[in-house]
Amino acid sequence: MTFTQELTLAEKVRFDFPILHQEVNGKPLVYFDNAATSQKPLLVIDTLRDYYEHYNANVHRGVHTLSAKATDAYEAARDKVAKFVNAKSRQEIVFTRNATEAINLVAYSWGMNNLQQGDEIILSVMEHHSNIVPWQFVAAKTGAVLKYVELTSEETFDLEQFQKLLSEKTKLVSVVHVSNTLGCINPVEEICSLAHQHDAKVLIDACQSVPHMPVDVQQIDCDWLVASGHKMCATTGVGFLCGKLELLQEMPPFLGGGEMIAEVFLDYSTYADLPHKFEAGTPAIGEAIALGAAVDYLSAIGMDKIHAYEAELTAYLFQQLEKIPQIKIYGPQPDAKGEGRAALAAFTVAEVHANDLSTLLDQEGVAIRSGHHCTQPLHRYLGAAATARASLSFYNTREEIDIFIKALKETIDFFTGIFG
Ligand code: C6P
Repeated sequence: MTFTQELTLAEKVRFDFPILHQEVNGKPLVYFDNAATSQKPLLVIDTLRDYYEHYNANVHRGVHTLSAKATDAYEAARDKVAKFVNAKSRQEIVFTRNATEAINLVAYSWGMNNLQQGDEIILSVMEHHSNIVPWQFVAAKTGAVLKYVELTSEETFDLEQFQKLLSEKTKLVSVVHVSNTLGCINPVEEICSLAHQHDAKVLIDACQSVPHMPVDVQQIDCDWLVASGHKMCATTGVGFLCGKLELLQEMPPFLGGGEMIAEVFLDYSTYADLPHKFEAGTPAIGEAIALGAAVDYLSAIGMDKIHAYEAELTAYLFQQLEKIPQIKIYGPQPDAKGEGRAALAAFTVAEVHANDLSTLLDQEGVAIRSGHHCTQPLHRYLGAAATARASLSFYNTREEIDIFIKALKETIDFFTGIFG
């Protein structure tokens, strides 16, 4: 009798990621810093190279062949992103530099022009700085007031408190879909529905959800959704805003310059149609085209499959971490199947600084992030100056979790041996 063992998703895809096949500090690399940025498959690297080798030209400007080819590929990438998040129309997708710029676009274009003294903006304490600071700018300029949703005892989004914060004063709710620190998956459909009952608009920061699970903007019914390409297997330098068409139509341009205009006179200008109204200047052309390739790559695997495999990794990661008594993990517990949270764990170890953990793990070839992960208010709320964070992706394996856990145990033993 012959047995054929089915390959895991990671075993099938790992060779698509050249960077994973190297040693760091003499040890095989274990890359567990995917929430900071993902690695890139050959399809994305080759697409970028192909653009620069064969048809690098500016878009929407020239009539020559290379420019037409670059324009077609750039606009095809927009179609791919629109389909990936199930936007109603391709005009709803605006390419930005990253999620941060997409949030700033909404803050400056919509927030500065629609909010006034006493209006309320609801955020949560788990937001990334990029979903706090722009709204602080808006509040300072308009007199709007910032309100914060806190955490439940399981360290998840407190929906009950959110409902209490909502009132006729609420004009905007801007919250993260999946926390980059707690790993909790927020009930965004419910958040949108509740906010809309109060005529408030909703922005969803989908930086940590779009790369790991199916995301459908029509199902969520958010007004805007933002994400960064570099976290979803694409390059740095490109991200996107997906906004409801009617809203984007009403919003004035954010940045002025070439590309976003219809006609320019010495004393006034008229603006281009969507989405170009919001894409001033030469965009990140090759990067946007490569984002289209990343979307092709993820779609070919299937976001359901990616999510299911990452849930298996989550279950295993948590089983192993829970065996280390000195560790405190933040955010909700996964269920037995690893569902209910993202494949990341931010944790502290009594008496050992997160930076020291990260530095010693690096000596073993294991890359994790330490610090506040751009969620300083959340860290203050949790009473942790810094956390160590292991964040996984679909190309990571159980064997890598074993290497990480072994290195982590040894590091803890080392520190408790010296200082304990
Ligand atoms: N989080 C992390 O290590 P930009 O920098 O614009 O590509 O992404 C900002 C951002 C916004 N929201 C969330 C939920 C995020 O996680 C991030 C980026 C990285 O967790 C870098 S700080």
